[in-house]
Amino acid sequence: MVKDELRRQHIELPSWAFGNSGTRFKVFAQPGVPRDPYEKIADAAQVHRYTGVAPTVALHIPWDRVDDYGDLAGHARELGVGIGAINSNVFQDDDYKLGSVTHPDAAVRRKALDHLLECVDIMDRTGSDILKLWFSDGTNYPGQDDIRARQDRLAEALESVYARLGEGQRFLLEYKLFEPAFYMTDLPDWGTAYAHCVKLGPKAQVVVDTGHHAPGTNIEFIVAFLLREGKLGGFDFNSRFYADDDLMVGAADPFQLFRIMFEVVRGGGYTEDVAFMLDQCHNIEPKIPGQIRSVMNVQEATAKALLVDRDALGAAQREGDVLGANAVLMDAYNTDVRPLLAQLRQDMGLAPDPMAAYARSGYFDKVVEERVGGSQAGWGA
Ligand code: LRH
Ligand code: MN
Repeated sequence: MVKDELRRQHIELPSWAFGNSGTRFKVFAQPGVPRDPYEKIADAAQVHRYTGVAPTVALHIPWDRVDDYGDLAGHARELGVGIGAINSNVFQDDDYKLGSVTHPDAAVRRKALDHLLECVDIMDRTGSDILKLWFSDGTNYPGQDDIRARQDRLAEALESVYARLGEGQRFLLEYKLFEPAFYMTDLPDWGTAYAHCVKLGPKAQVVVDTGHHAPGTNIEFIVAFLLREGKLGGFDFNSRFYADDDLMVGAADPFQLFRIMFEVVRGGGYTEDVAFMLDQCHNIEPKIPGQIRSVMNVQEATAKALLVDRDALGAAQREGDVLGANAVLMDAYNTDVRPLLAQLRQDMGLAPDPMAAYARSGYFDKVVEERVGGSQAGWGA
């Protein structure tokens, strides 16, 4: 039953989406923004409260560094959510100008590796099973550094992290075409990430950030391929019109999100083994409603993907009925699934319209009043 499938959906929220964010031009502060990881988790719990399918929050270190991670996990539990993936950060320290784990200087590589290993220690304390690794490493000019040597350094660091992983833990390797490096990125595409993960073993998988590809890339092909290889570990969902815009998932291209979700369903990836994480920045729009809308966009794309008549599609494909096959997919995509999802929420004891329910709650006015003093959370750059 499609509704039963949708009821068990698990979308993980990024703690950093609740803090201030922006571009190099400007970071616009917003009223009521959290000041620490405890308040970020409280805001994330609001999204789960009204959608019912966002039960975990990913942390980013050091942005979410606390003295007692066990206490933070307890705080999350009290609010009905859990702590999900731990994200490393080797992209904001002055020492990492020429790279982190790929840096020419062994001492800098050691420093970066120590941070990655610290993130695994934090996983032990939060009970997280996913370490998400993104490296901003790259160069800006041809000749700046040796492409081959940097791959050797990257592989060496990944081996050390892999060896440190405990029972039930895995790391997801994130690739990105460019930015902040503008000539060569050491992990630029899915193929490079996949090759490193295959060499390492089953605890190393690839995460597909939907904003990290060259324009025109067929992302659902990458998803189908990685699923076939058992190497799709998860998604960083967002959307973009141009580059890594980190806009709300499904906002820029809902049809692409549907095509991706269809390959997930078709490839047997609609399971707990594939982490559905959001990775977004609400630079100008209110953050909690932005996350609620994003979760709803993923639910809608998933519902449409689950509604595809697979038998009819298979028959048309076998018969070479090009238009027939395309029509089967378009029929599902053009289905208005909002009534189905509203009904599902009511079945789950929730309000049919999460956005309206949150707006009625008065939570925003409450936190704007309470969160006086201290400094608002952000990317700390
Ligand atoms: C890099 C990235 C990565 C995170 C950061 C917040 O662009 O997608 O996943 O660490 O955004
Ligand atoms: Mn990402």
